[in-house]
Amino acid sequence: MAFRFALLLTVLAAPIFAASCESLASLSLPDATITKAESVVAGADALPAHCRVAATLKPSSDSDIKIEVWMPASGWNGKFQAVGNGGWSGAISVNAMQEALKSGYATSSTNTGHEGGSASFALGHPEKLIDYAWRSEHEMAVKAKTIIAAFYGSGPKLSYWNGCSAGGKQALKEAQKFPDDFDGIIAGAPGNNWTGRAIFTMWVAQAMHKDEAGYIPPEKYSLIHKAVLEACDAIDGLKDGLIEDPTRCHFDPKVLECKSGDAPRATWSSEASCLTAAQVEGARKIYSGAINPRTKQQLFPGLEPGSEPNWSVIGGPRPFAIGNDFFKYVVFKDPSWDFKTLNFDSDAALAEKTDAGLINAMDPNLKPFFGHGGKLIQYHGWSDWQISPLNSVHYYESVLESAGGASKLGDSYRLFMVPGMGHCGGGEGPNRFDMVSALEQWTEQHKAPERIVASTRDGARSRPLCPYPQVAKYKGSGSIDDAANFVCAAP
Ligand SMILES: [Ca+2]
Repeated sequence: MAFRFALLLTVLAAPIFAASCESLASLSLPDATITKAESVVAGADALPAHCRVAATLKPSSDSDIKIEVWMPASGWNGKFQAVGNGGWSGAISVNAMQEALKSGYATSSTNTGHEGGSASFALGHPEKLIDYAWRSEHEMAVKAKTIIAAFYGSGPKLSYWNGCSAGGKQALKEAQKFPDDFDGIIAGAPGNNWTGRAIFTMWVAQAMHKDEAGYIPPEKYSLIHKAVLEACDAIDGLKDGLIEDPTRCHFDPKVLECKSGDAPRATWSSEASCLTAAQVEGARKIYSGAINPRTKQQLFPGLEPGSEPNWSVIGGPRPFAIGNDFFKYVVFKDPSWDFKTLNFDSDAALAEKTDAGLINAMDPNLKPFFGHGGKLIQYHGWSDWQISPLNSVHYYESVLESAGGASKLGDSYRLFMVPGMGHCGGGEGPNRFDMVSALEQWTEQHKAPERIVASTRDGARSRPLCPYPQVAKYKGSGSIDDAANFVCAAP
């Protein structure tokens, strides 16, 4: 009997955690305070039962970094997935945390050290800008691992980062600056050239609004988009409404210039048939990217042909807020700064000098990250209407060059360009895919992603995404809406 009683105790003891969720409230962490530790029952927000911990981190006296860590009460997959933010952040990424938790991960997110999506927090708060730029993400990673270890009795066996846009920038910053924080990283549409993308969005704002003549009303986007597809859809060998490689599309909006004056605006919705000469120049500037007027050097690449339906994001009535805020609150420290005054020579240089690599995450040396077996999956929509997809290509190539060529890089880094996808999603192309599973297979089973299948929202079309520079090529028979009928091949 005594033996059976002891056995029963062992069985009961096995699933007991190292600490109850509530007891984590008294966990002592350096420069941090646990503000909440509560068990959340299954079903709330359709989530499994979990332990929710909130903490405030103060790595500097001016820091006020909020983080949350959610840990499954049962069925933990033994891993940690940190999720990234968008824009100037200022909020916990609840939706992304929910996705991670549902997949069995312990997950965390930070508000990056301030509340709200404006960069006004940075005025007079250089430490808070550092928190936003990289410190909050690193501190979160370190503290979250400690909290996870305290709850389960052992830390995560693997740690992943998953982010897009600003979250893609955070991803690359982590790989560059804290290569040991994560075993695998997903960097979507990274805004890692933060200064360049800010300069480009102001470039477009000026092209549209410096004197308003160049402004392209949204009613004309479909006119341009149709002309682009007519000119370039078939270049990839398949007329499917998608441009597989927009860099091969050399579309000049001049072909749409009005021959005998513009039609009255009231008729545009049905008859927008041409662009004024000034609008042609405006469109050219969106494609060309920002150019230094003195050196003629490109400061940041433009949007690609195919992105036109969503030009209103950066080419709309108002200057793009994320870029505008960067100049107002970080570069000029003047909330009344007017984007029309931006000089694309001296002010662009000032922006680079001011940032000095703080927010920017451009370091091409990822050898320490790859050296411990770290895997990096990067993706970017070719129709991204906010951050040029070529920014991803340029960074990828800079890493290859820094490593001394693709062969020296080992099998550690793959870039997937997504035809017809917008900024982190959306767009006309298949834009639903599972990068987390691809990263898991790569990291845990050493199965590098040879292709990742993407689908449209309605599931009507699927296509393989291919590791750059490969592209998806139609085999020549079968449905063009089925990924099985495509191979990844050299362009
Ligand atoms: Ca095509």
